[in-house]
Amino acid sequence: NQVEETYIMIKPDGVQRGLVGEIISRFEKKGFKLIGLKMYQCPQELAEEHYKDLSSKSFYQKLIEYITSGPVVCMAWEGVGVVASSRNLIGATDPLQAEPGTIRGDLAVQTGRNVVHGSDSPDNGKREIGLWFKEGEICQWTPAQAPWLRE
Ligand code: DAT
Ligand code: MG
Repeated sequence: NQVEETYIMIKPDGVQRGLVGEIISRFEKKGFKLIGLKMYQCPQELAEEHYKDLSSKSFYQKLIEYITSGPVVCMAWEGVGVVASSRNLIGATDPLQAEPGTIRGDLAVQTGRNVVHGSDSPDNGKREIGLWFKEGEICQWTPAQAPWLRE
């Protein structure tokens, strides 16, 4: 089990619906470490780069419009196994299929408004944090609770 970093983003619907605190809380309470946080109006080019693997999909244009439709909350989280664990906290892509207890399962109803993004691999975690954050925006620190979370 390795220390990893993941890029988590509250999408414009999550911001507009007042879910920012609720969503951040779930990662914070789980015990992961927040190392980057900002609100940001995403430019078109960054949205396209972030989702470039989906550029051939029929929904790509709508996806770019959605992600650029208002401010997002960008986060970098660090922890052992944080990438896969975050995907579990977030739930399935389609909120109607997402398990109750997950963010999408509890807080969303449609794939096109699924409130949050999470990196799908440690490599993509690094890639996406590099895309969305400048170097000085990532903060390394030791949480006081660290010895109470892991032996
Ligand atoms: P995830 O966000 O769960 O990693 P993904 O990487 O496959 O899912 O897709 C990225 C986003 O694209 C997803 O959060 C919402 C949108 N999307 C995916 N599949 C879609 C579909 N079939 N119709 C509309 N939007 C879709
Ligand atoms: Mg994805």
